[in-house]
Amino acid sequence: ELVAAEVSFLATVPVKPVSMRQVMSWCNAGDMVPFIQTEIPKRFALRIRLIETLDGWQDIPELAKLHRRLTRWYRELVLLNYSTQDCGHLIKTLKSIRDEGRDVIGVSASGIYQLHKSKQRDTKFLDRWLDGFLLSRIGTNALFDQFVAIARKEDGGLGRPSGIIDPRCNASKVCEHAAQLSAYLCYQRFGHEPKYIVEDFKAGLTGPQAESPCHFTYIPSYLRYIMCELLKNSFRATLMTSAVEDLSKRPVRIRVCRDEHRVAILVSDEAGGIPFEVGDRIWSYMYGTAAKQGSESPNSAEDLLSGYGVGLPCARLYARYLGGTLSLTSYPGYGTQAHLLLPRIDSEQVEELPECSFHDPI
Ligand code: W6P
Repeated sequence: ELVAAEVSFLATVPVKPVSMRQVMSWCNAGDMVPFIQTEIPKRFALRIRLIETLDGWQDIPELAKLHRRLTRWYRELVLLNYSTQDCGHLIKTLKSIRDEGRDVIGVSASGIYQLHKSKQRDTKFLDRWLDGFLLSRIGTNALFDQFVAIARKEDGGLGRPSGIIDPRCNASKVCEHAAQLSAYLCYQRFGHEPKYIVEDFKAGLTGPQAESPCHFTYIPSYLRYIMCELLKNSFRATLMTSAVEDLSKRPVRIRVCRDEHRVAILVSDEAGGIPFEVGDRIWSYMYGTAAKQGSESPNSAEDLLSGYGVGLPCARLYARYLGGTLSLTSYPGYGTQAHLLLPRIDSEQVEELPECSFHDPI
C-alpha cells in the first residue's frame, strides 16, 4: 500500500532534533507550522517502523493496535492542509491525536511484556526498544503541547512562561512542589509522611548567598515528573525502614546545585539502599508491568506509590530528552542517592531522539 511505502521511506530520513532556544524563537503558532509539517510525520513513521522491527509484533494485540493507531495518526497528519492562515483545524487534529495517545505508555509496555512472555525475548533488548519508542513519543508530545499552548496564546510577555517551556523555571520550587505532592500521597497511603529538606547551592558561593534560587530554561512539568518519581521511591522506602518516631532523624535531602552550564539535583535517603538482587531491574519496564497485570486498583494512592513500575524508566527518559542524565547509587545498609543532571543553557538543551537504525537481533 502507498502509505506503507511512504512510511518506510520517511522513517529513514533523519529526524531533526530542536533545541529549547529554537523552540522559544517560535513566538506564534504559525512560526511552528513548517517544522510540524515536515518533522512530525517523520517521527510517527519512525515509531511505526520501530514496531515493524519487532519479530512477531503482529501476533500481539497491543502492538498491532498501536501500529494501527500510529498509521491512522500518520495519515491524518500528512493529509492536513498546512497552507491556510488559520491553524484551527491543525490544532484540533493535534489535540485529538494527543488525547487518543494518553494510554500509549501502558499499552506499549503491556504489549512488549506480552512479547517477552510469549516469545521469550530478551528483556534487555525490549527495555532498550521501549526507551527509544517512548523517547520518540515524548518528543512529539512536547512539540504538540508547545504548539497548542502558543496557539492559545497562554504565554505572557518577557520572562513569563511561553508555552510549556518556562525560561525562568525555579528548580527548588518545582522540587518543593514535587515533595509536597509525594508526601501527601504517602500520608494517604500509609498515614505518615517522611521529613524532607530542599537546599540550594551555587558554584563559587558558600554561605547564605549560595541559597539564592536556581532559575533556568526548562519544561517544569518534566522536572516535576522526574522529582515525583524519585521522591515517591525515597519516601516510601524511608517509611518502610523507619519507626515513626525516628522519621525526623532521617529526612530525605534534596540538594539543588548549579553552575552556569548545568543543574545537578541530588536526592538522598537513609532507607538502607536498594537490595543488591534488584540491580538494573530498577530501570526495567517489565517488572512493573508484570506486577500490574495482577492488580485491580489503578489510580488509587496505593497504585500511584506502588513498587518499581514504569515510573523510574520514564523519569530517566524525561531527563534524557533534553540532554540530561539520571542515575541511582545504592549504599547498602545506609541509603540511596539519585543523581539528576540537566543542561542549563537553552542552546545546549537539544532533543535526544532515537534513529531507526534499530535492528532486531533475531
Ligand atoms: C530506595 C529505593 C529507591 C528507588 C529509587 C529512588 C530512591 C530509592 N530509595 O530505597
